[in-house]
Amino acid sequence: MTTPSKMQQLDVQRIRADFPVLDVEVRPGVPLVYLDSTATSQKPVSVIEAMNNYYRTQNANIHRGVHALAEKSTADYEAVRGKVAKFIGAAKGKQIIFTRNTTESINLVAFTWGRANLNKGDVVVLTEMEHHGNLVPWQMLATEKGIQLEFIPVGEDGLLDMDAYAVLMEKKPKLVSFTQMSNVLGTITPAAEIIRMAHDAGAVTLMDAAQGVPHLPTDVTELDVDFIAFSSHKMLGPTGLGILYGKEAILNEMPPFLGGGDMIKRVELSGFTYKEPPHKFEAGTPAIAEVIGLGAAIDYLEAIGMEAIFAHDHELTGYALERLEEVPGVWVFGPTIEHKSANAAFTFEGVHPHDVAEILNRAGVAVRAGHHCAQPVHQKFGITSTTRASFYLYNTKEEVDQLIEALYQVKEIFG
Ligand code: C6P
Repeated sequence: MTTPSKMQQLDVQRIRADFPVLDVEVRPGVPLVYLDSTATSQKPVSVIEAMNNYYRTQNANIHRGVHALAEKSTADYEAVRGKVAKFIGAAKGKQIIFTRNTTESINLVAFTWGRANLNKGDVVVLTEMEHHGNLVPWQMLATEKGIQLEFIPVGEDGLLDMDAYAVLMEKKPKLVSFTQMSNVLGTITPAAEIIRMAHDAGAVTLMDAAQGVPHLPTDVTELDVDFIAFSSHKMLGPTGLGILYGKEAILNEMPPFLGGGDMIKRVELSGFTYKEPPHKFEAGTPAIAEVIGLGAAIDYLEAIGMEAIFAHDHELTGYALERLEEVPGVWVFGPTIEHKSANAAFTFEGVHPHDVAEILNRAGVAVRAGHHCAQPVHQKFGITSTTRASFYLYNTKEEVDQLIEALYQVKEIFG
């Protein structure tokens, strides 16, 4: 990773002007301090306008009509595939499959590649810090097929135990599926090393990039990863749209996921044949306006640069960690700043995380409280929930200061 101090500073005030929701007052006189981008990011005007413009001027179904609007919509939709590919360093647009979200992308792999390639007794390696989206699909498959799930342990330091991982590789797993960045601990996992070791052991790799792609420069070709899954809504794009990247040879071999219109070549009453990837995985009318919106989101991120965005998020997270340490009773989970970015999940001694979030809300500070769809990692640390503040390119140190001020109010109220 590039050292943050070497990075060019973002013009955050200029960026903030592009995000209308940041001007909202949650109550009269109480401006919004949005520290919940790990749940979903805010959208710049260019994304909102791209979708608005699509509906106002060109709305049509794709891959079907021959009329002008249908052709333009088809071309624009397909062009975004290429844009996504370039953004993540993939060789070809056809390696990009549009789904509903990260969760559906991982389910797609589990129930196509997984069903076709995993058999009773086969080992699948996950980590103890996975989001339920990269855990439950494999648990479902374990029930169905009798595969064996193994987990790379998370240490007290919030890092993966790579020695234990090396030992797990002796079991010759068929798949290693891991998060690029934890949504609770903020841990940036050593993705390149995990993938290299998995390949040495003969395993296929899947990276849950739901938090990684929005915050870290990500190059699938350099990583040599087999699949990655991520969500448009966490990277300034609209909800309802996920992305699955896969290596071409693997996608070609995989059976289709959902059946229906647009994924078929030919249908007779006695059966069907299906198209090549990516279309074989995209049954039914897709999220066309959302794909157009994602294209605008990628343009926005690229104009700023992912290195600069990473540097900003990282610096802000480091500042937040320092300031949170000052607050008596606050305990932040996860590794030191060298290995983490974009979020800080914490407990407040004697106060339930939901109560903390509620008091913060009164001050206009939007954070998430709960298990963040990652119960096992909370269990690992002997807790059931945390309050989580998360940061993105439009957040400022002043907003972190407002969070800290509001935490002192929590202290005052709860004693
Ligand atoms: N985490 C959070 O508040 P979906 O919901 O499918 O777009 O993304 C699922 C997902 C998968 N992996 C990781 C690492 C994630 O962080 C998420 C989504 C949000 O932490 C919503 S639960």
